[in-house]
Amino acid sequence: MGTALVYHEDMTATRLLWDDPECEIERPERLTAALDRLRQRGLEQRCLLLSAREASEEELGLVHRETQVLGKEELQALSGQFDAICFHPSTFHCARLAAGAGLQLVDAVLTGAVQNGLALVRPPGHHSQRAAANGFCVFNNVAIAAAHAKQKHGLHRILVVDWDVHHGQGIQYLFEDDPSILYFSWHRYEHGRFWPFLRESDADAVGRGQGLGFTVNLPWNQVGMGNADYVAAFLHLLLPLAFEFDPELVLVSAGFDSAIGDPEGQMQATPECFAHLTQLLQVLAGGRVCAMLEGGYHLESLAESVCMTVQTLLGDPAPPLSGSMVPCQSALESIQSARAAQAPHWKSLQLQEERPPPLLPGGPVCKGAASAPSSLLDQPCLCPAPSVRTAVALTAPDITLVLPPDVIQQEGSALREETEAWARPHESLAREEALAALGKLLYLLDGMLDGQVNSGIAATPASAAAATLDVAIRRGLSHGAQRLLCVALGQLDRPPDLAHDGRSLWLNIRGKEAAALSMFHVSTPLPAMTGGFLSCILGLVLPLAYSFQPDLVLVALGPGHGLQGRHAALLAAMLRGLAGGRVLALLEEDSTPQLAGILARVLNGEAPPSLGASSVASPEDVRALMYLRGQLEPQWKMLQCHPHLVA
Ligand code: X5A
Ligand code: ZN
Repeated sequence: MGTALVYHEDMTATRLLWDDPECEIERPERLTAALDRLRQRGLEQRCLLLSAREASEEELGLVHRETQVLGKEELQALSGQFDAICFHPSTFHCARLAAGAGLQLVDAVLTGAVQNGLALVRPPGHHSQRAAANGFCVFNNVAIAAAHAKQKHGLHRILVVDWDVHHGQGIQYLFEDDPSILYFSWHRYEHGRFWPFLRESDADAVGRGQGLGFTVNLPWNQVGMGNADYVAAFLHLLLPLAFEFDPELVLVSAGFDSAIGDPEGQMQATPECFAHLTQLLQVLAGGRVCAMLEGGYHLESLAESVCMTVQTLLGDPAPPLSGSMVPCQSALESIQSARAAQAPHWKSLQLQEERPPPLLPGGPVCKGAASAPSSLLDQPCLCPAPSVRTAVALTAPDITLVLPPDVIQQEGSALREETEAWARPHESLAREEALAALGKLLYLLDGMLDGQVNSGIAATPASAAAATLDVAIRRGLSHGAQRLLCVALGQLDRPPDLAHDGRSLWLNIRGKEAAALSMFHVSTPLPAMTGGFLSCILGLVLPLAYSFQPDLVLVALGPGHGLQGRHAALLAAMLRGLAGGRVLALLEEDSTPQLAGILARVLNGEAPPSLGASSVASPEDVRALMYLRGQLEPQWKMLQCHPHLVA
């Protein structure tokens, strides 16, 4: 459905007219660097370009008291009345364009003209308050967009995700008693010693009155937070609340001063991390995501991170994350204190009854400030993008299957002798239909391993599902996959001769008991309720997967998998964050064309349908999850959401 890019060259006009070391980083080059890089990568060309318009007085009035136009002396005098603000004669024009860009983006998404988009704007907005400019921000672009989405489009639930490294106190103040806007912000805090030095940026500020629990602050008390810390914050804090909230729209205060190399943030998350954050948000609100630029002052890191965000909005799979996926102790302390502060207000947090942390050797202490190693930023994407994003290899090409034009129905099959050789050990693969299906699967898998196809769907007769999966695993491991994650739903046993050598991780969601036979062989019952399914994905499947860092994912819906289509779609959409989106889904032959269709679209980058208001997890679901987390946390560190008690 498309991605909008909203921009206007005039927004490069506002600049610093006198010496001010604090304001000088917010430069016009921020926009031109980001835009140039989008062009260079061919990403701008793939977007629907919208030329930003000015917001009207009335629209600004949704959030702000009135504004004025002044000369240079007055501008400097006026600037002095605010914290970290330097006005320019063009500032008001630029700020009206920035706010207008956000409104256009929201209108484009909510009228269905596009699925999502990014507004590339300056000045930024999230520090701006009803009657005060602050922290380079004049009008609160995201807050105006949220108020507009409520007033003009009648929305009732809007999620605002502020991944800028500063606390967007302006947004917090404007909506702290409003339960229709869930505001999440992580920010460099250092126990209150970092700008804007506010007590109310801490985790215990959770909103007021009707809005209790609808402000979520995650203060970082050390610099150096990286990919693992950010992804852990999403999996263990933001996403459980976001699914429970069930937003109709996601607005992102997309500041990239939280990326590596930024002089303000001093954090270590690489640009690819923003692809993952974006992809994790796209499973909400039917994929209606509007991102608006806030901070980001390291031009190279900013430009790369903007590209990662836009690329993901366009539906490209996120590149794999670099570095070890182990959250640091300080991050875990912050996540834990935010979870504790929010628990009274959210069912999804209450059920996971907080237990004392196990005594284990701790994770790494925080890594300290980093300058951007150029190696991390220049790193070209090694693998050229596959020419086919998604291929469907069903046994008989299905004409009732509704597919997007760029998803191909694969005709090819592996060579007969080769297929037979792989099938030989399995009796269930002797039948002609099973062999034919296997041939198609092997052909598809080879295309994926060779890098021609990114993701795919194959089918097999139910009686041959386990054997086909066994062949797929062995073939994957012998033909180039270094680490293979297999998520098996239903009655599928782990191939008995699969080695526990760290090259494969087997996760069976099947309906028997919860058990971790080894760190590479995990099984858990299928949760009964949507809430349980969500906590299984966010609290077990994805943390295991992000810890393991596979380069190939197999997801098999075997006999008796019992999964609803929308649940299968969500699982596939979220697993797509692993292995650069190299995901092969294996279905039973008699699955409905609807199931095959929805999985193909999701693997191809479409948003899964939203789950709606979710039921809570059953006590048994919670017990199974808690048991497995306890067993596996020592090995798979992304499962942790508590710091460990170690000297
Ligand atoms: C939008 C943004 C930062 C202000 C820092 C003032 N503002 N020291 O990143
Ligand atoms: Zn910032």
